[in-house]
Amino acid sequence: MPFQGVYAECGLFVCLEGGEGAGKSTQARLLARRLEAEGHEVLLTREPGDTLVGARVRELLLDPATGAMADRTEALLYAADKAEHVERVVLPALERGAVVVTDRYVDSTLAYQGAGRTLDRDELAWVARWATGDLRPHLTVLLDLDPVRGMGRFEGRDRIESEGADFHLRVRQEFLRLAAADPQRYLVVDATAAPDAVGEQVWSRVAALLPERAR
Ligand code: T5A
Repeated sequence: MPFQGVYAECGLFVCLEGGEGAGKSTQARLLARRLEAEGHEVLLTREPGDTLVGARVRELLLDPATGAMADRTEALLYAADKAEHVERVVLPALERGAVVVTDRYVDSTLAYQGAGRTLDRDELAWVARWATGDLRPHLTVLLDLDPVRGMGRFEGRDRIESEGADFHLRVRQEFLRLAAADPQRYLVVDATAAPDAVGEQVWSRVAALLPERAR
């Protein structure tokens, strides 16, 4: 059964996506701060791990000590985190009319478990859409960066970051493909720019959506 995509009727749902070290957390914080300064209620959240269940799932998924797991197990664990996240965190905030800013969402699964692990794209999309009730962001900001450069921005590698260069290149290409397929719902930003310059681009797109959507 194909999903149609559900967009929250109140609140504003913004998602930051991109490869490792692209600056998602930095931009999510900058955006939240600016929204709050403008008087909006903001919920800053992330995947995986922003619920009690999700925190335990995150540890399983990212701890190098977990070692190898079947690709489908990995995809289902990420889907479980999403189900919990949407039902307990994202939807209640949107229903209050808040701006929800999430660091990663469904596109991460399509990029990492789909293009990265090479699981079937349609099957995986079905699982992720089912887990989230097909709730879609009003806007996804893709911070695009060469993975070699992104990895150079931090030290230490978790279970996913330890994958090879080809894996991370496929992830980048898939993010770009998803964005190109729906330009009205995406903003692609060159993440080599300085954080404040990236933040300005993000803000101008988000600000345009605010009057009609969030309180
Ligand atoms: N995953 C996740 C899946 O496989 N499937 C899924 O469905 C989901 C949801 C999560 C992992 O799980 C995978 C993807 C990931 O591998 P995580 O620990 O939550 O991992 O971390 P990431 O989301 O990968 O975040 P990172 O910590 O790698 O990076 P960010 O958030 O993109 O970058 P940020 O902001 O922390 O910045 C990193 C460093 O770069 C600097 C910052 O100061 C910081 O030092 N920086 C910049 N430097 C120069 N120029 C800029 N513009 C900069 N912006 C930030």
